[in-house]
Amino acid sequence: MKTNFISSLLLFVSASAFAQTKKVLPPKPVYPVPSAQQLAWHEMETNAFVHFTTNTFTDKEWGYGDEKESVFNPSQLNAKQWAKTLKNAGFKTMILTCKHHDGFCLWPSKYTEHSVKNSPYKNGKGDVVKEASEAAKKYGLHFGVYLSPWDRNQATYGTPAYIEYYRNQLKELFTHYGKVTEMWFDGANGGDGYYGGKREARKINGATYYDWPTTLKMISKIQPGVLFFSDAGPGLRWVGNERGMAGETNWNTITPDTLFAGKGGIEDLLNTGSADGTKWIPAEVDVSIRPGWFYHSSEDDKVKTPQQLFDIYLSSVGRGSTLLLNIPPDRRGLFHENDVKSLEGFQQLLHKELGNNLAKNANATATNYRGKSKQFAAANLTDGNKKTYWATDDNVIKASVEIDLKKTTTVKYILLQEYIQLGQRVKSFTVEIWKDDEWQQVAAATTIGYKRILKIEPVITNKVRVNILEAKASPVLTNVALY
Ligand code: FUL
Repeated sequence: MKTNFISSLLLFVSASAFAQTKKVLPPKPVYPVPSAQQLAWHEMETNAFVHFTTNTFTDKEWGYGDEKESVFNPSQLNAKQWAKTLKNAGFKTMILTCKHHDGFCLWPSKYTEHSVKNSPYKNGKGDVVKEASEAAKKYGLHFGVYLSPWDRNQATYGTPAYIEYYRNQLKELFTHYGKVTEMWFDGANGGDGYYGGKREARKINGATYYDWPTTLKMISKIQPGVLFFSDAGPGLRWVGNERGMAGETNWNTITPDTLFAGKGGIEDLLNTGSADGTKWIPAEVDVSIRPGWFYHSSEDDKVKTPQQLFDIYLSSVGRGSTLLLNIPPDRRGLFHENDVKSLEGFQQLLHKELGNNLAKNANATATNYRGKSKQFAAANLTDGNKKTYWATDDNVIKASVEIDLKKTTTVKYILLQEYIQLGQRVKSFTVEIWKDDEWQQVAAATTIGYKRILKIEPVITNKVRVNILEAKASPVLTNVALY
């Protein structure tokens, strides 16, 4: 009798201990989710483009392909100046136009005469791709490659022989210049060109001509993990404009079946993506610091101001994308003083506006958190740790979090981040502040994604509330910051 009693007591004690420590499982991912490379790219936030070729010396935007190699003659080229400037301005990657539409190669490709090897630069012994990739490495930047598929110089453009030429050049770039993290495939094809002297218009079928799958497989064999940018991915998609504007609604997901580089009329779709997209292909926001992509002295006074760059930051990074800002070297081969100054000003403005998170370690509470487990509590939103997150129970979509600042202060920006490793979920949300003894709405928006920054009319408050209204599944957020 006694033993029976003791054993049932033991059973009861261990059962209740089990109940208490029962693990609350994390939410299941909402597919698709980003690859490791895509996640790293999201976290970069700002990358830089460097447009440089014969255009810099002929004052053009699109070279015809017939320019003499002798025009390419930078007098003081210094790729370390580019890399140092970019590093100081917070950029993480430098992507160089190794070959633009004119077909002129910044490296001594053995497959063409239209290259730096026949220019006066370093008496034909120069290699700008080498200098740029080494400078990037020296300053801790990733290196990316732009190789224009459209080549207005090549006689074979439009035939299968050109595809082989193009692939051979990719092999050179991916074999001799260290690690390449991003490959930029430009969809432009304006038709006419020099084409080895034919001077005619050539149109290709963008859906089939380049046979991208074979090319991408080839590159991935040489360097696995390269992120491929094109209008349609597969790694990153074009944002649909060159003004620095990601969609107000910006899904990282899209269904690429009928998309291809150079296909027109899909700009709106590329800009917003689609909630039910089958692939994770986030939009990259490419825009130039000047009106043109290449340097023109006539644009020296048209360099975007720090404020304009900051606004672009808000409409790109602040809408869940990564910014790819172009800074074109001048005829000396240096970033122009005006561009450098503007970048410095941008960096200072960024620091001034978004450098001091008022919600850091602030008390955060939620109307619901998963299994009432500390692991998923709202405190994770203000702990500054990108690995922890607030998550609700599976059936709870509408939920609110409240951030208590303990004292009244001026709030100008609300920054939110989803834990995108588990997919992009939120479809709409509002933000309220506590004022005059009531909650007052200050913002309403749709998607969040990797990062969303909302600029509001400055308000004085001590409490901020975020209400998730609609989502694909239970919301999972890693960060709420206030500035
Ligand atoms: C476009 C090109 O035609 C421009 O010259 C520039 O390179 C831009 C980034 O992409 O498609």
